[in-house]
Amino acid sequence: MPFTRDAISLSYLRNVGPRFENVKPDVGYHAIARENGRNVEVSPRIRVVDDEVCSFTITNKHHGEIPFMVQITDKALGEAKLVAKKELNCEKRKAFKFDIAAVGCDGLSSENVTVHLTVEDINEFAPEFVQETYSADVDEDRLYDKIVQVEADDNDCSAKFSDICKYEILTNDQPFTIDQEGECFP
Ligand SMILES: [Ca+2]
Ligand SMILES: [Ca+2]
Repeated sequence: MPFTRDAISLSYLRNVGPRFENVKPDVGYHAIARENGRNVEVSPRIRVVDDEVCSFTITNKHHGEIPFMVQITDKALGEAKLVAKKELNCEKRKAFKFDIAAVGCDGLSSENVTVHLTVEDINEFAPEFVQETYSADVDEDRLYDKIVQVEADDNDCSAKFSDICKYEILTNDQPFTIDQEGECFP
């Protein structure tokens, strides 16, 4: 069947360009980078098939700098990794969204695939009281529901490392208690 043979040889001759393997275009890549570091874990792994890859492009549809690049780790296998160009700071920016494309050595480009990247928090900050001092006057011989409300906050970027769990009174032998919301009462 000459028609079939022609169709096969045509597809071999016509280079289709590079393509990202195992990634759904509507889902894209999911990436996690730890703050204060440069390593990025990408899922699924970045692999380019159908063409020899020579470089990658990163495009950003939104405002702001994208401090990442894609590095080829194994050219023969088409494998690459995403790395941060500088240390990330979750307190400054928690998430990035950008597109990557593979550029074949013949100059053809793949389709763009979106990377959704989250910066993972590290617990660097201790809680701090919002005010340096809190004061209240109380009358003697009277019970109070609440004497003073204290409040602390924490500069870490995630709830896990910035939520205030509880408050404690450090001084022994005094008639006050403090609850988990920071309300102080006798
Ligand atoms: Ca913290
Ligand atoms: Ca942090």
